[in-house]
Amino acid sequence: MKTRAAVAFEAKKPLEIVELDLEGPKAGEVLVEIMATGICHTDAYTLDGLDSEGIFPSILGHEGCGIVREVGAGVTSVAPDDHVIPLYTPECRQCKSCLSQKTNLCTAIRATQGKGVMPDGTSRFSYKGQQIFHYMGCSTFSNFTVLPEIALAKIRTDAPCDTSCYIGCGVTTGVGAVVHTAKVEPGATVIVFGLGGIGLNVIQGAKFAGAARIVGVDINPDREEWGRKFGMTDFVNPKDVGDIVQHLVAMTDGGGDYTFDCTGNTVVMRQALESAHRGWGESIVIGVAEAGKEIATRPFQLVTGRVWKGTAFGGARGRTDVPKIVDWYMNGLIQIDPMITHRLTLDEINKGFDLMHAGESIRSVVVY
Ligand code: NAD
Ligand code: AHE
Ligand code: ZN
Repeated sequence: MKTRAAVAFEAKKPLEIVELDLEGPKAGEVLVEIMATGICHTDAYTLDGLDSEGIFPSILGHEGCGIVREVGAGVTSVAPDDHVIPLYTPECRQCKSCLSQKTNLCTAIRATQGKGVMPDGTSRFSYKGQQIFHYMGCSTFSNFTVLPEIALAKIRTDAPCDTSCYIGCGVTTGVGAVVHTAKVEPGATVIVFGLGGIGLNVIQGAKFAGAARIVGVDINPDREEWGRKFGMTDFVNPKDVGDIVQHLVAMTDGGGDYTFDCTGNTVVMRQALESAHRGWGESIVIGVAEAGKEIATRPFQLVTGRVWKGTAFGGARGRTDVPKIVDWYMNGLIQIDPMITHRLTLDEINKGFDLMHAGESIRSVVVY
């Protein structure tokens, strides 16, 4: 069949909207009509050539919501007309990682996913006979896409796709980092670095978890108003203070019980670790750093009890947890609608990247 898609032909070039050929689903695969997709900073990072796994030409996008249109042989957990959210972190429930119950990082198809192909080693997309690669196993910047069954969370049909798509990455990552990874407890002090599409979800997750103090840190002063909308109690612009770590430690009586990096900047990751409380503070790395970057701190920071950890997809097991997060949204426990600042057509998708780089959007969503 044919599908319209925004193709990343080369790094650092705008996406091109073209009509592609899409092969139907093979055994264990599902054809999904994507109804809407968010644009996450990770898409920009890959497009900008900063992803060590970046492959071109490819169809980016990993924050979608859609409807099943066809299933391949042997597919049992979803059927045509089901509403689904694609999962860049699948959940096979059979691999060592899934069975361990210690991680959400299912390993069933990670190797082929990172190479831009389906589990059988081939791509379903082509353009003028040339293979086009998948991205993060999702490729939601295509109106139709094919995914393995284990990479689909079936969700309730009354959840609107043009908002629920954000649960495909940003919402689950931010809220999940708080509830699954950090396990923030009521009364805790939380410090969030970077108040964009992920950081604001950490803030609302921290409020949901009952944190008493939620400090937001961002170099964009416009983000103060945004943070306060979702439960931030204090805001610090690093440009307005001297040493940001000393400032945060002083204002929180020793540092945060939990700190989160939502910037992808390795200097900020160190600041986040060092502004965690001596003896017990945990710092969670969410941001994705560009290829070649490394993190550093004095080992003394860890010797004196701080814990450095990271999280992917908020520690969520997609097929199990994503439908629950959709329920939280539909039941008003978490907000999504106010964070969707821009709705675009597929033809306008490059504007979504421009808005993100200019700090003018929280989330842009492409509605097909
Ligand atoms: P975004 O562009 O919407 O937000 C980033 C925010 O960080 C902006 O508000 C920006 O002003 C702020 N910022 C930049 N430099 C800063 C600094 N030095 N100090 C303080 N604030 C600073 O991006 P996003 O969509 O929220 O994504 C944030 C990061 O999370 C990216 O690196 C993205 O790749 C990553 N991410 C990781 C996961 C995961 O599973 N681990 C999932 C989604 C996104
Ligand atoms: N490909 C990069 C790593 C990118 C990365 O860390 N991705 C996150 C999700 S970001 C979503 O916006 C993730 O899930 N990581 C776990 C995994 O298995 O990819 C690189 O450095 O090579
Ligand atoms: Zn993302």
